[in-house]
Amino acid sequence: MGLFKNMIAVEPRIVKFPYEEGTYWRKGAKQGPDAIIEQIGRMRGYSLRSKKKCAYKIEDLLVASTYIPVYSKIKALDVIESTIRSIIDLGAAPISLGGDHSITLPIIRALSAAYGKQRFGLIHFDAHSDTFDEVDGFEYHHGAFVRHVVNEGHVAAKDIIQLGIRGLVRGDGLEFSDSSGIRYHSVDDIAAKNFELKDFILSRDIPYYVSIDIDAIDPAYAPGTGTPVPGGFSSRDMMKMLSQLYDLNIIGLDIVEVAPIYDSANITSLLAASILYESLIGFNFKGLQKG
Ligand SMILES: [Mn+2]
Repeated sequence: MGLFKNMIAVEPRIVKFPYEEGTYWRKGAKQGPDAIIEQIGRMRGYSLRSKKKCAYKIEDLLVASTYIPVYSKIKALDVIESTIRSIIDLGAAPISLGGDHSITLPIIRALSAAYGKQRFGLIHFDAHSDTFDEVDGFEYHHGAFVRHVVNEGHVAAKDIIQLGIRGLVRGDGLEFSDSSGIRYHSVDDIAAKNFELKDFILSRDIPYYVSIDIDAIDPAYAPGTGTPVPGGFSSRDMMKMLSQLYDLNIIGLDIVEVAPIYDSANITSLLAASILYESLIGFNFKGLQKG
């Protein structure tokens, strides 16, 4: 339990990253954060699942947005990293609303700088493994953050758990996962265990960062996303899995790839907002003492 030595219970802070320059197919994730916050504004604060009231007012948790450069993708990642570092330095746990999935690499870089390398695990919900090699000579795109998290040494491959991986994929990504030892589980594997995660999350001795790509959920429930893949989790499966993370120590969370322009009746942003709200009530957020 030495890993928890300097960690204390902290409040979360929510930051919006309306950034979509990491995508190479359909744009639209830029409008995700505002759509999620708009939906959460209509929600009631008591969770039937947790049997608890939300301890916070959303507006009190929102931190001011920083301008993210669009003409330099490397600078954009640096701005995201320093924004997260400032939230950690405030003594809070960062909750980031994307934006595309390229934002997660700088978030994890900031956490790794604060906590030390390989001190926490990653629980990653996604249709895609996000371990893919460069596209057009650019390697920090939205389908590559896990590859960099491993290659830069921030999280040990054995401490990464991927849930929901499926469909037709580029072979190079899974070669990377297999050779590095990342554990990835298909929707079918998890359905066979009735969405009980105890066989998938092996170590409870480390804190976790949680990254939720909304495309982990089936396009029938979450059509508002850039790269939908049929055969995903239902929203009920997602809520069931989420609630099994409540007894872990969580150092941060992101919800990414909500693209409202493809949405129908706001069901995707409503689902993302529900995930966010239930997490605010249920998660055990941990952080570092201020200063
Ligand atoms: Mn992703």
